[in-house]
Amino acid sequence: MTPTTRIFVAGGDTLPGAALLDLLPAEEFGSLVGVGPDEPDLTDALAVNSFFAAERPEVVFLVGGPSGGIGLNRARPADLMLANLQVATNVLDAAHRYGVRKLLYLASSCAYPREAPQPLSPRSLGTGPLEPTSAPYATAKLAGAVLCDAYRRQYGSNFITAFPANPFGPGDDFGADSGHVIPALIRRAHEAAKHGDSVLSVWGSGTPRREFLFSRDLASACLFALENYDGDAPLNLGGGTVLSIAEAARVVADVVGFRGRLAFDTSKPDGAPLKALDSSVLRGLGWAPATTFRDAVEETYHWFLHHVTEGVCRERTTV
Ligand code: GFB
Repeated sequence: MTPTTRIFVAGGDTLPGAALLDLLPAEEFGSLVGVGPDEPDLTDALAVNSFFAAERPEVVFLVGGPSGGIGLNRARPADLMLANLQVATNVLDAAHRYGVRKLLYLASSCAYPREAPQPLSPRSLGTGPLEPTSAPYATAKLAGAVLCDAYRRQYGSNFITAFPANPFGPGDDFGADSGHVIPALIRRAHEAAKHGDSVLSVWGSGTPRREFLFSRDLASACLFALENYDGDAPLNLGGGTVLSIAEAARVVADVVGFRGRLAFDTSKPDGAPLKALDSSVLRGLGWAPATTFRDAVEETYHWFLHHVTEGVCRERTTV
């Protein structure tokens, strides 16, 4: 890529998309098309096609499609699956028709089989049942990855697929029911501290383990992968921090200043027992995250304080 390369971030209104739209100009890649109101509705095939016909992007980061935490996945499985299937098929088809030179498709770690050997290697994709709480969404993301591979095989399209660790960061969905664990806990811990509560409720048993990745690091990994990886096999974007939910909740409580105790609400689902990625290929290419988990939580909390508590932040794209 050069500073004049026409780049489309399909999904600029998502967490990774917003981080990419911050990173790319900072890295001298300022020839962005389809930013903000210029981005077509990715679930509308006609709109996507006319956009590609008019703007002719050379490089595409396909990070779009609504997503959410375990709560949203249980509440809106059909909406999440349908929208993500539409986004993947519309953008991949248009990227092929209009001769996009390189495309990175961002899938999701929930597309790995629930019982796959850990850390999760792309070899285990499609080898077993998915975690039920997110299976419809995960199936859509897996279908997108398989479709990328199909275009590679049939047309030689340089479409690569990446599987990220659980991302969080500024601009995240802090919705108590729709958000992922870190932003949801930041909101709840903040309110508990503000009200002087002695107990902070954490969903589930607190024992599941997740690998977390700061959204700015995820954007950096996406750019690095696009510029340095052309392989057939999907690429894991991890190298983040693997923590139990109880450990993560304690860091959030400490950063927010909540001094009470954690209470684990086992009426809420735990989801997969462990999701940690084997990112040795990415590491071997020379990429590593720049932000510690605690620093990432601090920066995300400050963003929350300045954008949510002051009521200026609109809820993130949900279905
Ligand atoms: O972030 P989360 O929804 O993602 O939940 P998953 C992670 C863990 O945090 C689960 C616990 O064990 C939850 O029970 N948890 C504790 C909470 N408190 C909370 C809370 O207030 N909100 C939430 N959301 N969780 C998602 C998939 O699964 O991972 C998505 O459902 C996507 O489709 C995403 O793949 C990356 O890792 O469990």
